[in-house]
Amino acid sequence: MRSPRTIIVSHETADFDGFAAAVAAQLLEPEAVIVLPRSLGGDLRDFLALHKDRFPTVAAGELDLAAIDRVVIVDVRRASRIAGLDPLLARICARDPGLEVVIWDHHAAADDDLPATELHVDAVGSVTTLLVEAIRARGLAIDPVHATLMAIGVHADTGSLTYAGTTARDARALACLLGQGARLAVVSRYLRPPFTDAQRAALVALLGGLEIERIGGLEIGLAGIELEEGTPGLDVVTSEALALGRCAAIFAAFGIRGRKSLVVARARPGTLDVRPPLAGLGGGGHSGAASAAIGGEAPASVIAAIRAALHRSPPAPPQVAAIMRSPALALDHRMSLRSADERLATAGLRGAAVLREGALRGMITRHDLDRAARDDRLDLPIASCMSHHVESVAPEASLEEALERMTARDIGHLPVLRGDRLIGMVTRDQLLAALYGDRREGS
Ligand SMILES: [Mn+2]
Repeated sequence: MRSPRTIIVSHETADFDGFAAAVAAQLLEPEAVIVLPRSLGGDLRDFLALHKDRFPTVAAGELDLAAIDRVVIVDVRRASRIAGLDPLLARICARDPGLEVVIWDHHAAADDDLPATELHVDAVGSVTTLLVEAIRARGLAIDPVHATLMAIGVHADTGSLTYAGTTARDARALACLLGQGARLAVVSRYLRPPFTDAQRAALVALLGGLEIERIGGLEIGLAGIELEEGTPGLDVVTSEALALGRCAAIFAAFGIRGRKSLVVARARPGTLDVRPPLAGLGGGGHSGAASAAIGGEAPASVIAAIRAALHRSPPAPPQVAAIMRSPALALDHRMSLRSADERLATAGLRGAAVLREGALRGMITRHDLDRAARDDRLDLPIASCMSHHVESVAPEASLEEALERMTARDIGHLPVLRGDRLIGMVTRDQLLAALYGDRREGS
């Protein structure tokens, strides 16, 4: 039995951000002992297989919990996400005056958040960022091995600075770690290691078992999968399945020999928040990446519950109707190209729909008109030089869908049709504005 007075703990199924933050917290409090959670993410386990002597840890079972008078909790503050330390959690919840509780976290608040005597919570992409800032503020040096682990932590939780929750502070922390000698070759090795055989098998099973359902205007993949063996790294498997397909999000429940299930949810940026459908399962995470570990329930019934939750409150992604120009400029197919040119110039537009007897028949654009002018054909009717194969979109379509169609055909205008009736137009400009608009989410 070991009796340290200060311990550092993180969440169950420890990940790189949580472990890097724990190691960083130890730089701030060198006498503290890091408690390694019972379960580790696969990538972190591989990292520790080589690095465990550099970053010594203890298991919760080796500790005399009664002797602890200070606990530093990193990358989590929900009681339900911390395992194996129940007597200590009870003292925290009871606000034991003999116990100092320091929390470093970047998750959104939840019902079962632990009370703290010292709370460092900010909506940054990676909690390691907060600790790097604190270390730098104290003027402490970070050696290259520590800097490398912390850089992996920032990369992992920010998707290498691309996830919606990423902030300038994360980029600065990463820059600082590179300045302290973080080794990029080691970062890449552990950040995206090759799949294990078990991960490959899980990916094949997931892709094969995916049921794609349209909910709230988005294609959402759902799968309940039974696995033969415990497979570390199912989070990466799920991310890979999302990257390979067209789904806006994937909810996967992996059952391990009927004993337990791990639910992993991943969503593309700007689509939906995957946390609410998992809320009843005691999981945690971020809007685009969340997970939950649950007891004996079969994966299929877990997925049924998630499907029901999604139908109860469907995602509401931004729709074409919200950004389209309405009414759209529509010109008769017999109008001369010269008149069409004038109408576009007057309206300040780069394209118009072409109607014949009220029905959409084509599109005429500035590009077509300039070409006609060069060829001296402006007296001909629009129909002579309009494009006939018109891609259109419904007002209920998501912006993602509109962007996909525009990109696939490399066109700048998408007429919006309700049934056969032209009710608006979406252009590159409007999609650009929506894409660059403030769509940052909470972390
Ligand atoms: Mn984190």
